[in-house]
Amino acid sequence: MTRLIYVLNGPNLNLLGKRQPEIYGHETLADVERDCRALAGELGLGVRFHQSNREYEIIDWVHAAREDAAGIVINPAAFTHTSVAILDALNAFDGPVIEVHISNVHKREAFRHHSFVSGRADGVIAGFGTQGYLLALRRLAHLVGAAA
Ligand code: CA2
Repeated sequence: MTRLIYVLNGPNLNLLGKRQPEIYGHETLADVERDCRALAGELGLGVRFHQSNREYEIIDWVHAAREDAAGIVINPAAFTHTSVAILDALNAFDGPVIEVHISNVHKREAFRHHSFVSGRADGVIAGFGTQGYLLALRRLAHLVGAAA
């Protein structure tokens, strides 16, 4: 049976590759989705890939993941630093969660140094650019025992 991974992206990540390439690189979110799907195929994983600028939609996807996902990759973007609601939703999910940040948040402003989500995440990846998503998928494949 193919194990399903939700890859969830928070606010403004729809602008990836279109602004601030010095921080976030040149790849678009569509490029990231394409690369995640290609790697997931090799790893024997299925992917549901979502982005929203609305907190409640991310919460609803985490709830949906409770029904059919083996693991979650999440870049909550700015909600990382503000959202107890996303933390609470993730705490209701039983499988492994990997938190991804494209930039090294610890090298940036102090307000980016605290993450509500890290208290739940099984792993945190920051500063590896968009490659971080692929590293997270490899880790989840290991944790959930994917077919490949
Ligand atoms: O480094 C990351 O992945 C972040 O999660 C990105 C968030 C930021 O608030 C976090 O502190 C770190 C911002 C996402 C906004 O993405 C943009 C991409 C291109 C242009 C403008 C915004």
